[in-house]
Amino acid sequence: MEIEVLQKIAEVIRGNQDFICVAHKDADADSLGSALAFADHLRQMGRRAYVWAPDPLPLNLAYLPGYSLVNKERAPDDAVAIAFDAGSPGRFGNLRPRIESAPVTILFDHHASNDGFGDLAIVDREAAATGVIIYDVLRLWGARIGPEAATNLYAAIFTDTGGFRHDNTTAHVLHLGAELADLGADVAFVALKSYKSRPQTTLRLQAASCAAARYELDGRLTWSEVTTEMLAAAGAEMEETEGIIDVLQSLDTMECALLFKQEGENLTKVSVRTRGDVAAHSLVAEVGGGGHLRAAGAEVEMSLKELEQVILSKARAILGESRA
Ligand SMILES: [Mn+2]
Repeated sequence: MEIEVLQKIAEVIRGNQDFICVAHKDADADSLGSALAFADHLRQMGRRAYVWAPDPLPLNLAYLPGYSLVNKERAPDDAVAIAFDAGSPGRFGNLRPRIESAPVTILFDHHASNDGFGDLAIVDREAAATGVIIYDVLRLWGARIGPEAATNLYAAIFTDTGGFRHDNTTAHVLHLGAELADLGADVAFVALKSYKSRPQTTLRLQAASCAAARYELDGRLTWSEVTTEMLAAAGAEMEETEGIIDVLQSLDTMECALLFKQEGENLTKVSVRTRGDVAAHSLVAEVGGGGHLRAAGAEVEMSLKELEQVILSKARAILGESRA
């Protein structure tokens, strides 16, 4: 960790009263949990902290302590912006102008694709989650971490490691999980809310999308889509697509799993998961996406079929080469 940058961040906190803690678009538990835990610290330091997330605010994170105040409070225009868990300002959707117009922008992030935005940035590409960075920072500062902040940080780390299953699940990460449990994190509650609380519409949508999956190159490439018709048939919302990519990537032969989501006529999202030689973020770099070695994504102004063609031809080429 860059200690000098961290000292400057501490100075900014000492010298200001109002802070907006901002999660990325389609917030996940790492982004929002980190923002909530950091805001808790700021309030303990006697500062005013407002937690914001771009629209639409995911309902499945309503279990995170402090969620009920997210996006509920206005902040002064000169509030310092602290952004969590994103590699570029474009990830902040409707809140991007607010971040860019703040007198100072602080960033905490762990994305491989980080493009260096933010006036003061702590970026650790090796960290399993932004929650790991926040926990490290708070401990370094000797901050008091109560049960609610511990639950938020545990949720961040637990979900960004896929429930302690992804490659980034190191001994260090498991130790942090135990420490946060000691601090009062409700680990069973986080697991229940993360992986065992889906409505029927989500299961119907998942079944339809998985049934439509295609398998190529001896199953090394698997991909599927979520169309507006599939959403309507399942009675589901687009935010219920979370989890489908996890089923696709559970395939034994998988080296690259792709899920295309039809957001509109001319707006499509893609999620990428990889094993082996394929770098997930490299597959979406050309279309303006980003992410990590094993997980990446992009939101692109293209039709579903157009984006499928672009990404699939790239995936087929990479997988074809890596076999040779
Ligand atoms: Mn993250």
